[in-house]
Amino acid sequence: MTGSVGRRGFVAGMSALFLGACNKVAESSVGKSLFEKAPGWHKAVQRSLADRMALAIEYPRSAISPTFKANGSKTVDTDFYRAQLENGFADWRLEVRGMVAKPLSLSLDEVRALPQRTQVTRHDCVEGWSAIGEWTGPQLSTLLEMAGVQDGAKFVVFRCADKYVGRQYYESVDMVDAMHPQTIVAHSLNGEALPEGNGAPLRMRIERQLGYKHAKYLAAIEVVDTLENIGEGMGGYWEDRSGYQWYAGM
Ligand SMILES: Nc1nc2c(c(=O)[nH]1)N[C@H]1C(S)=C(S)[C@@H](COP(=O)(O)O)O[C@H]1N2
Ligand SMILES: [Mo]
Repeated sequence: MTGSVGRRGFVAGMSALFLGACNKVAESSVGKSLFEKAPGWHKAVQRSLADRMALAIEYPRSAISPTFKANGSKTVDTDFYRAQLENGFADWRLEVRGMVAKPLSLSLDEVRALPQRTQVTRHDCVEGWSAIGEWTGPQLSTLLEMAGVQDGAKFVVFRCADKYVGRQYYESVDMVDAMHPQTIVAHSLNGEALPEGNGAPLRMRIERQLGYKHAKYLAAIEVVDTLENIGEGMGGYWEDRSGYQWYAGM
């Protein structure tokens, strides 16, 4: 009996350690080797974290959908945005701020000059449609490493330029998804600059989660330790408005 209580305490302790490790993983991106060193008897927690880091399916280019539907906001209704559409987003800046050692303010050229990832993935919207597209952009982990995430950071918030039905769109993920290799800041769809309807000039791709997590019209990336003071505190536009799940994993 005492044995089973003891073990429960031990497992709980290891879970806490793994949750701690989870943030550390995110910050240092040494996830893989950490999991390889994890004790074999702790397979359950190991598997759930390994699951979170698994890749979404990538498709051949031949699978790309002929059209990629635009959903939700299809533009940004501001003079600044209209002017940027005209001048190739010359004055657009992507900010990386919050709990970082060195805040960034990057032009599109600077974003395009970073190491890039291209991936052909399927987008699934809760409204019941899907589309396959090829996305290109730097990994979010690259930007976070450049900015230097500070100790205690837990979430990454995506600030969007648009309002949808009168409310500012935003989204957020935890550090596991932030550091996931397929989490990219996309500037291109199917080899062309992002169309207006699909979030020009920059949008997130969070490939292990549903469509509403993929913030379009991205203006800033904010590193935080709590989501409480962001929007209405539920972690995203649809989470605040309609009670959608914050973790929309697939
Ligand atoms: N900024 C912003 N991002 C957004 C939305 C939006 O309205 N505004 N809609 C979301 C939803 S519900 C989906 S399905 C996808 C749609 O992306 P698409 O227009 O490229 O199909 O963007 C998501 N990201
Ligand atoms: Mo969606």
